[in-house]
Amino acid sequence: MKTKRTLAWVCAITTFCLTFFSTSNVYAGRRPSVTSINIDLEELISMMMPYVCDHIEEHMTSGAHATGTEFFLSWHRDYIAGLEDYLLTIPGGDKYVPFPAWDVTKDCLPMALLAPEAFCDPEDADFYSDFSVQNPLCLTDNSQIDFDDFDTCEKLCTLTNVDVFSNLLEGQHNAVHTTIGGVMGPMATSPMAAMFWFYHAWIDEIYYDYQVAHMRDELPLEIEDETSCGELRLKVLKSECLSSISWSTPMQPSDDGIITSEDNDYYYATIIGSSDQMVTVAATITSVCNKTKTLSGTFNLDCTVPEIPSVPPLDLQYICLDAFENCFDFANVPCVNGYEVTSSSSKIIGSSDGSTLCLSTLTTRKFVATVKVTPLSEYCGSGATQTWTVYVNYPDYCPTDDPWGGLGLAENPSLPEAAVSIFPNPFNNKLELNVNNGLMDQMFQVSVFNALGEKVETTLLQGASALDTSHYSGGIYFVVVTNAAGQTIHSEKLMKY
Ligand SMILES: [Cu+2]
Repeated sequence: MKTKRTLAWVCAITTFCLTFFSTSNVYAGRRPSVTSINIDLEELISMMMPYVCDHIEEHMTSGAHATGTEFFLSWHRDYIAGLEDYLLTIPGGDKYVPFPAWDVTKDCLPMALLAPEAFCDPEDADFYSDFSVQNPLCLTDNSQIDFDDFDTCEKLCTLTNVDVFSNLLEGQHNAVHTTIGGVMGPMATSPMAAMFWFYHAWIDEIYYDYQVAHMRDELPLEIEDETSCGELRLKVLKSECLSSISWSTPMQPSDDGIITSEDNDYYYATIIGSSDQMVTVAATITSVCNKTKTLSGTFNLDCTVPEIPSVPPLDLQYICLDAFENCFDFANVPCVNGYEVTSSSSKIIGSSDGSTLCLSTLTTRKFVATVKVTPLSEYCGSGATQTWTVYVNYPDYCPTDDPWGGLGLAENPSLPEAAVSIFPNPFNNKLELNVNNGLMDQMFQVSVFNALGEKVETTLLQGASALDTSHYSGGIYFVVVTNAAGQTIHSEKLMKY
């Protein structure tokens, strides 16, 4: 990520940033490790060498190695940036920007960087053949190599003069060149080895850490906005040399909240706002050297809070299954991170994580719950709600092996399967009910529920009966037949047209 691009927004609205961030187009920051499995070194070497072998001479003529000042570090940063700019012009090269770093104190050099292809003159690889045999080139335990003065942010804090720091680092850096030898030794030839670039990318990381620790003006804090449907996210590139980031929220005119979080790479400020409002946020950043800076930005949350796609009533069959464990699977609800259950029934107390909603006291199989969805995902608008009416007690939707005992058949297995027949389906003005021959002498209760779970009719049934349904509005109905003991012997979903 190039600093200039990602800082465009903050530079557009903050007066200080022109001085803080200058107009540099140079990457500075943490880099992937050259040993990362995500890096195809053969590919990267083949991409970079044409550029590298064309830019040897300037390393010699710049005098960069003879300064004893910060110029040594800043010059090499630019030198690497040239290669990074080149990689960005090559198809697929962008995945190697930022250019990976070889931490010589932690990692042995990958073998690919000793192959002939990794040198401008393939014959130079011969010098390193011994290293190849010893596989690999490791400096991690080499007594000549000592970067201990720079291995913590606290130590970097003690080096208050940047030129002193640079000179010290340059001296230790020289020992690596000398120890490796071959073309890596002389200033005039060292860039001819691909390993040079990875090594110097790591030196640049130390320089970056120094800058962060001392909160120097060049500090390329990477702050991005990611406006997405009412949400705003700011990313500050996390650095070990930062001790804290605190977000202040002078947000106007909304009183919406701000949520801060942190993951492996970034700090986030997620602003839960509605559409069409201006918000201002500020982050105060403190380095381990106790230097602080404040960055701020004003954003127009002009994206429209999207409608949550309408979701049909939850899969009733699924609910029947999950109701046994008092849990509902909301996996078919898009982009939902949190649920809040509201219901008139005190029996329903819900909480959720992810896509599962669990009810803590579900003592009835029949209830209507309104599930309020509070989405916090980046794909959904904030504060939007969606309600579902949840039915549990419609056994027609339950599988026959419903662990609850299904229709009550488990309690009375002698009941014939087709105890009651109800027809026609779909129906219009009349619904006929017939009791199985063996049950002609029994009295049953028939209850009809609408799609909202509201009882619309109750009647008694013996033998055969017919319901006048002419006054029913069109839609789905559930007919539940219970016996004198209150056991459900039949239920069915029907459609009025
Ligand atoms: Cu060097």
